[in-house]
Amino acid sequence: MSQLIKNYIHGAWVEAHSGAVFDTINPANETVLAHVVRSDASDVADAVAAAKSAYAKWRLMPAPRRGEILFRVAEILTARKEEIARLATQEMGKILDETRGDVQEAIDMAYYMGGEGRRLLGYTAPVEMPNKFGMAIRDSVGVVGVITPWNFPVAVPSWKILPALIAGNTIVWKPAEDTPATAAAFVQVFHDAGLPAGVLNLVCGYGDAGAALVEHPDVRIVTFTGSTQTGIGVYAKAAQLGKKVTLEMGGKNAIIVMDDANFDLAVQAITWSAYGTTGQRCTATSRLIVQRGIKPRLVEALAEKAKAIKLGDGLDPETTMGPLVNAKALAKVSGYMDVAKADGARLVVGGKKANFDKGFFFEPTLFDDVKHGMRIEQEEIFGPVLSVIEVADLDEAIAVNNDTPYGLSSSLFTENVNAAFRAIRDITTGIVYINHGTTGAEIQFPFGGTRGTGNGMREAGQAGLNSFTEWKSVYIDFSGRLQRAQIDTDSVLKEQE
Ligand code: UN1
Repeated sequence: MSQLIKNYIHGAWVEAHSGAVFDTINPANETVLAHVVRSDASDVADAVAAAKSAYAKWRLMPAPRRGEILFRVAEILTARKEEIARLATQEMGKILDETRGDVQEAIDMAYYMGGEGRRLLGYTAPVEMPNKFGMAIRDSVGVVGVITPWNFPVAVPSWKILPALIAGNTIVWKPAEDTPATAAAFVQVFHDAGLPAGVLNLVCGYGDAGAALVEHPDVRIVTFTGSTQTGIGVYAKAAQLGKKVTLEMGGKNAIIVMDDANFDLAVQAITWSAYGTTGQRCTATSRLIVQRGIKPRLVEALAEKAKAIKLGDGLDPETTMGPLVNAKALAKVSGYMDVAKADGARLVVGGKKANFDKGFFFEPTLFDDVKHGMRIEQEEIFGPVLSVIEVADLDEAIAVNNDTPYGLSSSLFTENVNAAFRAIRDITTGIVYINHGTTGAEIQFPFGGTRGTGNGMREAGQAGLNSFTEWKSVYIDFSGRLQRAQIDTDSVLKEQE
């Protein structure tokens, strides 16, 4: 394919100033999917200027009208779901059913945030003085810099772009260098939905373009999803410049299985959470914390499930697991195999690059006899690698669950309601599941994590609006006289008697 993916600035598809291009590759067969313009700071500056000028009008468009545009985005996305899903599968590798789910999350978010156009709720509260009114309203902020990963190339950007837009901000988006074609297809949807020029801008490129976006003085908010290492760098830079930041970073999520669990349900959920998306979700299960009694049977059943997974091109309906995203990811996951063995973990299945001529395929991998504190039990691998840790009881399970540098998602399988509620109380991750794997968060609820996963912000749901709004508190005094509130309410009230 000789298609050139361009930047989208002020409503038009344009090339980068430098003329530089890079390739986006299909990880299942290593063919070039498209050429892509490679942006530098000058392209980012153009995009920010477009967003800044569009902001003046966009923030004043009544929010219900902004919402109508988002509803159109939802409708067009629905019509193009299959087309965009196929493109995303070819660009980042996960199977078609999963890229369909990825697009569906964006559709859900577009309807949800479109509805916010008629809410964006603030509040009123009683005030201390007579003949005075107080309210708190959400205000737009300005230009938002959006930096997103490749693993959910439509859903994750939608969690940032849609709430930022409904709140009245304008956007410059730098998608991952692995998925620019999917990003361009998503941006085309906004164009076709009638979003005014300059409100959403796309700049394709590498980390240098992302850094230019973070550093640009007219970008007031930065929202980032990606690796902890990059995210912390973004945070440090943005902090120096006094910007508002939302970070969603790594995970080291666990499923806890108690002896009394529904066995078949647990096996299915673990298989899906560990090996779905080739383990490349920030919510993926990479640790299995198992009570002693059920462990041997569970490991045996999971090994069978892992062996039955069919690797291949995600477009092939027979395929149940696609490749890793790129050669670097393959090298990283492969590198962890030696680390695991050196630390004394026991390989049960997988553990190596799959036998394909082309593509970045890695076998679904299961390690038993993993001890709490080993590197494979603490570090995010971001591949189809599951570590089994044996525990004696629920207390130990929760302690092991909570003791990692990350805090995104956890799950407990038990039929005991008391154990379930204790876990809900004592687990310290941002998302907790009972009798369900660690993936599958819905857009109505806050998404995000504690510790090294984030910076205390959340995406999606009502909480997601906090990233893109500032509170404005408004006092309206209709008494027609000086009311010296906070001098001494008693004496002021007496004066007025
Ligand atoms: C991610 O991996 O960055 O909860 C997002 C889930 C999906 C989103 C994952 N809804 O697994």
